[in-house]
Amino acid sequence: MTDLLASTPSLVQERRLVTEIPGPRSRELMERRAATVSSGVGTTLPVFVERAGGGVIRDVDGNSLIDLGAGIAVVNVGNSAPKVVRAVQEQVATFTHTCFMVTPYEGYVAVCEELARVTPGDHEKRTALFNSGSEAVENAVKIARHATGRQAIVVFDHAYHGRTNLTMALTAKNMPYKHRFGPFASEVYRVPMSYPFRDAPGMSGAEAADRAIRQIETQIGAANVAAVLIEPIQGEGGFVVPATGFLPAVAQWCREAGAVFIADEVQTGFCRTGDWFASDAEDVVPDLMTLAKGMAGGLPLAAVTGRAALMDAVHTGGLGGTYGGNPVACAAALASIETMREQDLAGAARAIEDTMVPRLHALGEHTPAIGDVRGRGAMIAVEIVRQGTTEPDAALTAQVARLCHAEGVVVLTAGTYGNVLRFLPPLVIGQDLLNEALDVLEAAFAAATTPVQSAG
Ligand code: PLZ
Repeated sequence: MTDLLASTPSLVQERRLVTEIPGPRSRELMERRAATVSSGVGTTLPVFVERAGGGVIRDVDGNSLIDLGAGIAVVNVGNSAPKVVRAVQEQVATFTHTCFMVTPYEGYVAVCEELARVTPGDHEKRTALFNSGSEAVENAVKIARHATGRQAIVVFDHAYHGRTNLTMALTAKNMPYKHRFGPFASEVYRVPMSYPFRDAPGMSGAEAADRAIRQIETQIGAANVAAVLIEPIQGEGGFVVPATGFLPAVAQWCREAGAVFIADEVQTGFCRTGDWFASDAEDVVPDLMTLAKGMAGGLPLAAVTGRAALMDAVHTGGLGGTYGGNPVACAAALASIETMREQDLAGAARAIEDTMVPRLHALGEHTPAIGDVRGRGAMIAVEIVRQGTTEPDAALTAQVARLCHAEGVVVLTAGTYGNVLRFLPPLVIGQDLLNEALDVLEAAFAAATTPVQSAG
């Protein structure tokens, strides 16, 4: 932590509001934004950033906000982490781009070596680098289809895999991701996810897997399935953690069916869930993994890592892109991964869970609108419902988020029904800040709901 603060000496780790949110300078910039940026690009919180690091974001009006978003699970090592800054500065002064497909450089290879080390399984692996999570998912599908000679791709209810044409088809939710953007790619099939809060009470992971597998076998046919693509914990879909046993059973079915099991760990990866990857929790070894976000400390970099036999099945020249594995992004990734190792950020994520989950359960006990508290590591959420039901309450969710924003805490929403508040702090956030953010959240729930008298 001291090391981290060294690079940002003036960025005090505190929540401090000196204007209303958004302040006058942010409002001015929002006006400029509206006059020039497409309104198709949304804004969660209309404050413009001046600087960020550790667990805070300082805005252009001098407000300091607690960051429970990490740029959507990207700055796991914190903004401008010292090692990342140094590595990027060094690389950017050396060369910025040659295109790896034209004249290669060591950083790309070193990232692929690191990914082979940190991802599950000790089989022979290969990696290809790309720019975004969507692009990684697109390429994982290309590889799986090419290697198997099959076409069908199985995805799940509530899944999120991106916004490009193929990944829109893979993503479940219409608004805002797909609405009027079709036609979508074919040979994509959706099956039920294990969603313990909404499944029949007591449904086991194995039963939920059977439900999905029956549908695959009857509606697609095992022999037609190129790949089953799944987020081990769903991100945009609402931090849905499948019941224990679900992922291993689906992976096992893939092995028997000759289908490729692809884990989309774009959001769950790189210590976020308290392990290197969410697949680790149940010792699931994916055939292919899609990686991005947390990998490079905020620089755009993505990867497909997987079994050598699959990754090398593609003809030379079949995978690539101008910027994929950009040298500056690779330098940032190597520094980020080193930081995760040195600072045991997986342990930090588990400590975040240990702080957040008991407090959220306690809050849930006297807040009937909190239907479920779930997640793992530093990927924690509450699902908000109408009292005594499982009926989603998106309006209350939005209201609680707004109240948190007004008090200087960055929280995000998620879920097919827009009724999940999710927390994704940088893994380097201090415990004091985290507890203060939870105080603000509690006050926001108290202001937005009428707590019932406790029975005792
Ligand atoms: N797969 C599991 O979470 C990105 C999207 C935010 P890109 N999630 C945040 C938004 O509204 O666009 C994501 C993900 C999973 C793939 C992706 C796509 O990654 O880097 O945004 O393309």
